[in-house]
Amino acid sequence: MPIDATLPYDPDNIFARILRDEIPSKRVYEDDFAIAFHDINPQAPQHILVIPRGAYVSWDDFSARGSDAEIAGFVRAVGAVARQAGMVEPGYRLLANVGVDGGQEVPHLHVHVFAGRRLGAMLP
Ligand code: D5M
Repeated sequence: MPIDATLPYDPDNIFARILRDEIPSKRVYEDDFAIAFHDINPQAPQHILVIPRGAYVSWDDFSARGSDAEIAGFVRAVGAVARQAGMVEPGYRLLANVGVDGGQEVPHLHVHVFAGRRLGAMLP
């Protein structure tokens, strides 16, 4: 079920629990601002999720309330994840779903990183 991106942050959402290591994930990256792990339901040969350590519901929430340091740190982390995974030369795709019409399911900001095959057109 897609979530309403204007709701308050739920500290028990599944990605918050992954951040606290309360449930397992296949982590591939971590730094002061973000962690990254494999998506449980991959839509491409490589499908990684990058999430900020801070409590932000969505891209909207983060872009409005995140500090400049958190935003810069998160953007750098997304780039580092793709470089570390060897995605830059073949290429990759970033996606962030926001709210009900965006199809967002988990109420903690996450950027999808897809790679590993020639990706199709992404028109709605
Ligand atoms: O995408 C939410 C994404 O989160 C979706 O691709 C599945 C993934 N997911 C859900 N639970 C887990 C766990 N436990 N580990 C890894 N990946 C998970 P959205 O943009 O919100 O639609």
